[in-house]
Amino acid sequence: MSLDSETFSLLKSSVQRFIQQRLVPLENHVEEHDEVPDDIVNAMKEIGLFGLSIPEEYGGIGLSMAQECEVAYELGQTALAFRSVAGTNIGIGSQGILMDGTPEQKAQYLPKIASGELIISFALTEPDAGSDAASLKTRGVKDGDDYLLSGGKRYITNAPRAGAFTLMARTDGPGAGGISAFIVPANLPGITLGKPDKKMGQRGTKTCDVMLDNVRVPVANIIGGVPGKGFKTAMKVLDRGRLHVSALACGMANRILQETIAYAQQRKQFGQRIGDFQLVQAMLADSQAELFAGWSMVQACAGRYDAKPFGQTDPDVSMRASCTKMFTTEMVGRVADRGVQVHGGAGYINEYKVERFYRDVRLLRLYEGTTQIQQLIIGKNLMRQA
Ligand code: COS
Repeated sequence: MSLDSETFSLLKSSVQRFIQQRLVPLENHVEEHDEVPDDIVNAMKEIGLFGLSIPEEYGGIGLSMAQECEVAYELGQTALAFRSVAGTNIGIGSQGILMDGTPEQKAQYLPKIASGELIISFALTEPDAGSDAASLKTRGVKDGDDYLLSGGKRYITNAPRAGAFTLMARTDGPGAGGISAFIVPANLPGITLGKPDKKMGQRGTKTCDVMLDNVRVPVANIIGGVPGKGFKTAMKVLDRGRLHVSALACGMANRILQETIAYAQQRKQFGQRIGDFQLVQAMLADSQAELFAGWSMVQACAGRYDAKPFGQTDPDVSMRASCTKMFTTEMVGRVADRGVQVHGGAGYINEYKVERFYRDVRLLRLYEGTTQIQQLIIGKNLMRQA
């Protein structure tokens, strides 16, 4: 699946224009009000951002992974809260249905997800199951043609906006093999949402807990119709999500570097621009080189991702997605840190963008698998291959 190169370059230019003309000027507003305005969400729907990764037959744009990464890089040029509005529809919310769903599930849900009419969240994490996702406790008990779901999900991105969840629950014994993935409409009786989480950064993104108390979900809502496959679906979704996050990290690194260069050009000390001092140039150079390395990894890995059959797992690609996620998200942390350093005292003041981007990028090393989980995946694969 991919968009022809001419149409793709038109799409990319219109996304770039939208970001520069509409989103960048609103960054302060989003930071102050902790909310992405409705007219922006609607404009994002019109451009097709919610359906980037969904095939044209379901009303999406049908980008390849490499193309999706290029758009994610562009979305990294502005406050990450904007991307987050469409992020779960593009990635972790929708991809399980696309990869493993039945034809009926795809036909029923994907067009609404692609248009943004339905916001879909990914509900895997629980209070006691984060990195150890296979230990999740939310239970699904069979009752006739339904399952009764009970449990709690934590830090669920877009839950306050969601019309449905791709939700992992235990329908059988312990471990990964006992987990099923369900499509759960958010308006079912027994679902309640916690208070919106107050976070370190990324103001304007919405996360909260989701509680389930005997929520009656038809058997037909198990993704793919077969129980016990949910953990693998979640892992496949995360492989893809990790590449998307990597591209986003590179985009944000570029934005921070540009902010930093602009500051180094206009700030004068000791009678000259600080950017003319070699110690400052060294920091800029390290950031540029690391960004180049990270973006090269994203492109190489996305190319391999596109080369394998869609929805199938290639452990080598999974491992490289983890390498890429680990490197790029750590890299943007270092770029942000140097950005603050070059800004000096101004870098600690909220008025300057680097202060908030520094906080915003901290999340990238945590969600969709911490750096340490990526290390485990890489290490395990290396030992298995040997
Ligand atoms: N694609 C497809 N299948 C995969 C897979 C992948 N990328 N990774 C693992 N699997 C399969 C394994 O092949 C195994 O199947 P079999 O039992 O048939 O052999 C099964 O899933 C269990 O795998 P494994 O034994 O490796 O699972 P572990 O419990 O050891 O944990 C980690 C695996 C740690 C990698 C997983 O729990 C993880 O990614 N944790 C982080 C979760 C995360 O990112 N959370 C963020 C929340 S979403 S924002």
